[in-house]
Amino acid sequence: MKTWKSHALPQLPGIMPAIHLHETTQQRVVPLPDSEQASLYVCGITPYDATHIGHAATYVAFDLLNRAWRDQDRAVSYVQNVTDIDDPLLVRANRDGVDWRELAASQTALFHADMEALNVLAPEHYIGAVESIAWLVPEVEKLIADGLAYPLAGSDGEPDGDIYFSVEAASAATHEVGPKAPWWLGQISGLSQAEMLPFFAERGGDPDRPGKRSPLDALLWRVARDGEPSWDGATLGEGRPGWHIECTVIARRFLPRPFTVQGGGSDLVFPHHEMGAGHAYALGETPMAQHYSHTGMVGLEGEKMSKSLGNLVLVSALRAEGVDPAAIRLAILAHHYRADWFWTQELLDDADHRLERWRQALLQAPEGTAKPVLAEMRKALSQDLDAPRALAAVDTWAAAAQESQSLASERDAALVSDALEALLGIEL
Ligand code: 5CA
Ligand code: ZN
Repeated sequence: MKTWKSHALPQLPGIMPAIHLHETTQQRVVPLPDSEQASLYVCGITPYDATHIGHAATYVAFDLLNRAWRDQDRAVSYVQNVTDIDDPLLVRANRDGVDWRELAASQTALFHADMEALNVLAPEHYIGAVESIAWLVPEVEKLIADGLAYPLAGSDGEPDGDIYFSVEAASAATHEVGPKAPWWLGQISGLSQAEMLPFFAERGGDPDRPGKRSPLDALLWRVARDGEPSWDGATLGEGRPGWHIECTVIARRFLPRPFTVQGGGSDLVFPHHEMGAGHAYALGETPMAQHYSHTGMVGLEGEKMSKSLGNLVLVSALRAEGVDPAAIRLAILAHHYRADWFWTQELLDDADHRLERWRQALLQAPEGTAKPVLAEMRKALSQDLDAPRALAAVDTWAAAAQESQSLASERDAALVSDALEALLGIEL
């Protein structure tokens, strides 16, 4: 699928120090692997509504990592999916009397326009769930052949043949495989099974469906129902894919095994990334990613911002009101990516004022001040993508520049401006 456009980054003198990033499974900040090539998979949108500030914050967070790696002169392979077939998309399309394909296409196009406006670097591969079906079917067939997935007998008016991933079989299999690191249910999230159940029910799972071997078994393939779209599933029968296997198959196809970082919001730790890692293990790779990284949740007026609750601040709506996208990005960057925070108009006003102060300061940049502030920004970003600290360093520089009586240095202004663009994605 086509992705959005992003422009080439300015080259900066010097280099970002070793990047340290919080690792979900270890619950601490660890150094990232020092490989020439870095690879990133960030879970993309389900395009049934427009991009809200929470989504934007997640993509801006991983954009900082992408930029930090590029500042280290690493080649970065970046893949993102779009869940362009799933229950919420069909429910919304039915509610609004629109074709689900048109809904997905229009919201995906809007997302791309938002990402471009927010100066988020485009992934190398942008892959839809629908596109992945032909690669996914043989993988599900393999899981069945290996005894790690099973068809369910129909009940309560549901047809026979939906395919489920057996978490117990996959966890048990890990202990027979020898030198490979094992996967077990709970490896990514650290949750107990009792803690998993409510999340599973909330986030697309069906713990109470009769006949499942374990309530936490996850859907891999849903056979065709009347009124639902379906695709050729070879021996699985006509149907459509489950959610977690989509990301596993796309990541395995387009990225090294294992790839460096899997990212997403903290709402994806369980079950999505837990099951995705389990699927990858069951297909022969472990770990799927070397590092799991999650962003905090953005809310509005005391509640998590979510499409299902409808308490949304949309990036496209702000842009339509004439808000400068750089101010939206800066308002996001004022929070550490792992923090949960609430959107307010005041944050946007603060960001506008900050942009204005920085613009003024660039006109007065004193000689010799750019390199130290660049070093401060790099240090902050290398330590768990600490954007608020990087902004504070620029603030200190800007305050000193505005008070400075010396002649402005064009070279210093150009370097600060390049650093803001290359590292923070802020164009002044
Ligand atoms: N298509 C799946 C991932 S494969 C999905 O979760 N789609 S989504 O549209 O619901 O979310 C897109 C991304 O935004 C995910 O990484 C999700 O974790 C993140 N996200 C969703 N809501 C918020 C929020 N309120 N704050 C921060 N990030 C969020
Ligand atoms: Zn995903």
